[in-house]
Order: sequence, then structure tokens, then C-alpha cells
Amino acid sequence: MSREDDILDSLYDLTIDGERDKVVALTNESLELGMDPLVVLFDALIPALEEVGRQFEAGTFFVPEMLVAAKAMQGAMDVLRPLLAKTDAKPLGTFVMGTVKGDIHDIGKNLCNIMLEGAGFNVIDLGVNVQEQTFLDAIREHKPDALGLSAFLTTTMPMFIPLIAAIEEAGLRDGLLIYVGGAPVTQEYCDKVGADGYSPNASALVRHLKEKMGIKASG
Ligand code: B12
Repeated sequence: MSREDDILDSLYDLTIDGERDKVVALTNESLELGMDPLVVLFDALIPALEEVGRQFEAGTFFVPEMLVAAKAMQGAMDVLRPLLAKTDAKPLGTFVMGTVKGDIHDIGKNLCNIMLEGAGFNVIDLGVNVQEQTFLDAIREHKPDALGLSAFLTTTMPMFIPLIAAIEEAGLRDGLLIYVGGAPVTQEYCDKVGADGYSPNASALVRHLKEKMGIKASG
């Protein structure tokens, strides 16, 4: 096996195992060897996170495993991101994401962002405790394909209702897929607030979004 193939195999395994430092070192080595960052991303890192997502949905991996794998992926993405921006790789679409006003939980949101980014989306993260006006300004500025609203408290998830109403009133709802999620959110609540989609986890969000946008699954 060539050193390149060996690196791809190791990156896949080490990302699943959440070995951030080793993943970062190997990603750097891959670039020193002149490997294509897209190959590293699509042949090792993304398949690894997809496997983590599968294992999570199957109940064989739990949040801690998903988090360390996501952090390992994030480490590699920090190395690759500037180079990827230089390639001709067209993003699959733009996703604006934020945790709603009054809520500072961001671990679930960040996991979604990494998985979306890893799948090839351009992600604009508005952070936590995001005010209504900030969401409206971001939609106008970035013209995203989809908007994600994250809430982890039963007291903050009702924020979805005035937010979606404000987006409609501002004439920004057409052609925008609105996703809602976070620990207390359900499909039933998504239907109630008139959002387009709900996902209980990051990998399901990526799959659902690709389906809605007519993008074929990789692998
Ligand atoms: C860690 C944590 C915190 C941390 C947050 C740190 C951080 N940087 O995020 C800290 C300590 C700050 C915190 C504070 C509070 N917390 Co807290 N917190 C949690 C805890 C233990 C874990 C949440 C978490 O990050 N889970 C890990 C991620 C990965 O979760 P996940 O849900 O699987 O994420 C997936 C999905 O939700 C989905 N998803 C997430 N966002 C989105 C968005 C979209 C668009 C989509 C489609 C999907 C999606 O994809 C994610 C990735 O797969 C939960 C318990 C729990 N079971 O959720 C309580 C919990 C959410 N917190 C709770 C409470 C009450 C609070 C506080 C009010 C406590 C207090 N009295 O101060 C404050 C509120 C602060 C605020 N204003 O926001 C309650 C909420 C109860 C309720 N029904 O409202 C919980 C449920 C604990 C409990 N059982 O009582 N908290």
C-alpha cells in the first residue's frame, strides 16, 4: 500500500476514534506529500463522520464519541479549510445557522455545522443567543438555501414562531428551507411552527437537506 493510501486509511480510523492531534498531524503530512485536499476530505474524513453518524443512529456510538470525532474532523478542517477555499469545489449550498435568543447551548449546533461543512455546504454560524434582526440581516446578506434554528430549552424553542413570522413578513421565506432542532424539539413541534424540516441529529440533518435539495448521497 502506498503512503498516500495508508494516510487515508489511518485518517478514516483516527477520525472515528476521535484522535484529534493525530488527525491534524496526518492531515498536515498529506499536504506535505502533495495530496489533494479534496481527496483527503471526501475519501477519508467525510466517510469517517458518516460512519460515526451511522453508528450514532444505530445506538452503538453516543454523544461523547460523536463529539470527539467531530473535534478531530474540525482539527483537520482547520488545516484544509483555507486550501479548500482555493479549489474549484463549489459548495453544495449555503446554510445559515444560529441558536435562538435566550439560549446559549451550542454543542449540538456546532456538531451540525461541522457535519454540514464536511458534507460540502458553506456554513454561516451566527453563534448563540441570536436576535431576530441578526437572522433577518444574515438571510438578506448570504441568501442561504437553508436556515437552521437551534434551541435546547422549552422556554426558548417558542422563539421559532415569531422568528418564522418575521422572516415571512420581511418577504424572505420563499425558496428558503427552514430547519428547527435541539434537544426538546420534535417533528410535531416543527409542523406546529411551520418549519420545513426537523432532525434529531446532525447526520440526519445532512441527509434530509440533501434529499430536499435533490443532492445525491455520497458513497
Ligand atoms: C451541556 C448543557 C448545558 C451547558 C451548555 C454548554 C454549551 N456550550 O452548549 C450549560 C452548562 C451552559 C447549560 C446551561 C443551561 N442549561 Co443546559 N444542558 C446541557 C446538556 C447537559 C447537554 C446539551 C448538549 O450539548 N448535548 C449534546 C448535543 C450533541 O446534543 P443533541 O441534542 O444530541 O444535539 C443534536 C440535536 O439536538 C440536533 N440539533 C441541535 N441543534 C440543531 C439545529 C437544527 C436546525 C437541527 C435540524 C438539528 C439540531 O443535532 C445535534 C447534533 O447531532 C442538556 C441535557 C440534554 N439532555 O440535552 C442540558 C439542558 C438542555 N439544559 C437545561 C437547562 C435547564 C439549562 C439552564 C437553564 C440551567 C440553569 N438553571 O442555568 C441553562 C440555560 C442557559 C441558557 N440560557 O441557554 C435543561 C433544559 C430543560 C428544558 N426542558 O428546557 C436540559 C435538558 C437539562 C435537564 N435535563 O434539565 N446547559
